[in-house]
Amino acid sequence: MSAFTVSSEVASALAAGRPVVALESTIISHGLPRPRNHAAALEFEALLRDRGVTPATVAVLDGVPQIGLDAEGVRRIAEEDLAKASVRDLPILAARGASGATTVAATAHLAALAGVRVFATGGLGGVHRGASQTFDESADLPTLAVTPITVVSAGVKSVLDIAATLERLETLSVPVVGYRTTQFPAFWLRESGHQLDWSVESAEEVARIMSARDVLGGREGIIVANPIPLEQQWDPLEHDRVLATAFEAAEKAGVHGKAVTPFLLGFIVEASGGRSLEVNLDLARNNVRVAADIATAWSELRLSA
Ligand code: PSU
Ligand code: MN
Repeated sequence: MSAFTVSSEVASALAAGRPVVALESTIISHGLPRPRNHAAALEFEALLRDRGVTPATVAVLDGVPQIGLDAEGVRRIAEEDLAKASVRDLPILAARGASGATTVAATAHLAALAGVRVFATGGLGGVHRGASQTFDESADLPTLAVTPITVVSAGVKSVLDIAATLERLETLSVPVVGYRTTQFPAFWLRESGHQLDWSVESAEEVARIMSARDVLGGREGIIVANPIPLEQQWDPLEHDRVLATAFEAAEKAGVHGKAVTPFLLGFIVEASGGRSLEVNLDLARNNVRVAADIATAWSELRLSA
């Protein structure tokens, strides 16, 4: 039994030092509604291929973690009811021959294992509101402290505790750089009100940080926080209004613990008349494009060294 498989397309790109970008499957299986999710998965891959970058969508299928899916694999992550798989679920799915859609943590872990250095997603998991009581913090954060991959995201959703998430990333020694911004973005919005220590202006600069990190013996990931373009962001007043209604509705419905986030997200898509979903797709596409530029700059830097 092989522990995991790397598609031949991804393996040959990696062997030749050509650019590769990992994509997660939880955003497809659990983050976007059917059938839009299938179109989105294909579109993210096409955006990469158009830029000469090989996509490596990650999922566990029938017990085998796969880095790089074929068309049937992409169909399965969009259409089947897959378990949401973080890093701790991987050995269990593998031993049982079961399938799972990988979160940011599990995707980063598997992609890095295969030698992929750049990963595009929508939003990261983070520290939940009320975490001082519940301890609810995504495994995305501690995993990125020990996984050498550069993740391009639009920050974390404002349903989470953004300030606490940034504090935890500081404690975990995960570098966070704003991409052409000095503020951490808030997923649907360009700005969260939280300043970042560092900002980069180009994909080449990110590649140089990756290279320096390697030389300095780091094993941590790098978070590139990429805000959605202003003209595509959700109207901030509408955002604040819908979020307030969503928190009220969750309270009223007596939703607690793990059920809170899915409840809020479902409510927000409904209450925004689908606007939040459009913004979600736009920011993900935008992250895929920036990740393509970073992977290309990384490949050029490596080949010129
Ligand atoms: N944020 C989003 N959409 C998502 C997720 C996060 O805006 O689909 C997914 C990602 O896969 C992320 C995971 O890794 O949720 C985090 O879940 P948890 O908090 O259970 O670790
Ligand atoms: Mn959790």
